[in-house]
Amino acid sequence: MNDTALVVVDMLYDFIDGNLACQNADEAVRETLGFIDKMTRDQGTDDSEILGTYPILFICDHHPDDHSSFKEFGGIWPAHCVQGTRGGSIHKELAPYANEELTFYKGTEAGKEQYSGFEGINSAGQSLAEILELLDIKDVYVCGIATEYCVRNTCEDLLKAGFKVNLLKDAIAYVDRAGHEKALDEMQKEGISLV
Ligand code: VGL
Ligand code: ZN
Repeated sequence: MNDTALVVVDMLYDFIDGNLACQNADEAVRETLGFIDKMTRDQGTDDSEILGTYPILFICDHHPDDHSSFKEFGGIWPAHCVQGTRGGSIHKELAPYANEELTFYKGTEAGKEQYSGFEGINSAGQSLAEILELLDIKDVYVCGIATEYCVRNTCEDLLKAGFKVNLLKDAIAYVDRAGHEKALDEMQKEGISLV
């Protein structure tokens, strides 16, 4: 099991209760905490060992305040996840599980939209793929927001890179219910497991 990791995508306040609040977000946070609790318990009680055994990686949408995806700058979204704001911060119950090397920021350049966690880098400039390889991870569980955008793009890139991808279907939130269901269906056909 030590080839397994959890990737938490954009569980940030703007996607939960802020400018771009998504459906099922509170439930998705609860489910994620439940999953972490369960995987922790399966490994016994030694916290340091658990963290070594089951890395939890965080993806964060992390925009400058003039990002091109914002409506006022020609994009399709309300302003969201601006660097240094509450809206761009990881939910407080999940934040204790985040560490710097395993936190990847995307959408940091004003001119570039980045939905995939694969385009994010940590503070040392390392990518998600690089770190997953260093940790010798083969099997990845994914949860987060939003199903149709960042979750989907991240899952598809993980699959392309050769990982076994398990999407925690109750631990994801979405912009639109029909879009969510269509995305789940298509992802499953591509070889992503819904668990
Ligand atoms: C996302 C909308 C805007 C996402 C990011 O990560 O799913 N969605 N920016
Ligand atoms: Zn964004």
